[in-house]
Amino acid sequence: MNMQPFGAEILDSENRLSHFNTHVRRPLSSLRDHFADQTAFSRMLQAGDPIVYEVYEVHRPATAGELPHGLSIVHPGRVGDEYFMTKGHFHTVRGTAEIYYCLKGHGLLLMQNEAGEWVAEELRPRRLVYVAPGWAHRSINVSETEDLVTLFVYPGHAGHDYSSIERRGFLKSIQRDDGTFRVVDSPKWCAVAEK
Ligand code: S6P
Ligand code: ZN
Repeated sequence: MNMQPFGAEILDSENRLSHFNTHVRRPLSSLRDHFADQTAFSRMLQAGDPIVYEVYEVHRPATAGELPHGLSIVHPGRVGDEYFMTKGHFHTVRGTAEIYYCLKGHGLLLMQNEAGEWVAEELRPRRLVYVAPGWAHRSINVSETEDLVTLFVYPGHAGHDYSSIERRGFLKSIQRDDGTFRVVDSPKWCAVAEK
């Protein structure tokens, strides 16, 4: 691991970093239980398995002093009326925050905490969103045509807890309605974690 200072370019035309350790591509099939409309999901999967989002990440040691970072790219698309989105997660160490800075596109960062509160902050170029400690987060692309590109930075010891979201879902879902996006109650939300 490089322990020296370093710089990197954000390659605008390719939506990627000049240097990174991993490039993860998440196809629709990896988001099976996240979208509300199962019929639309199956139909879309049969027609192919589109990439919903990609992440370029610069790995850093899992210590409090380090700052892993990278680019997240959510492609435009919908499953039924629900916009393409990331899986979403809590940080395993709940007391760790994160910063998202929007470079391109139009989206929302949907956040919720374990007390059942939720917040949806808009992502537009030059807008940043501070994910406070204890808030799960998911990014959603509400553009019909453009990629949503964000730069993220989080503490090295944060860890990722996907299972809480897989069990209970998010309280809200972002749906297209009458040509615009709406935040609606999610049918996937389990008020009691029974699964
Ligand atoms: C990591 C940070 C992002 C997400 C990325 C994909 O803490 O929040 O790198 O990993 O946006 O989302 P997800 O929910 O699949 O990790
Ligand atoms: Zn995170």
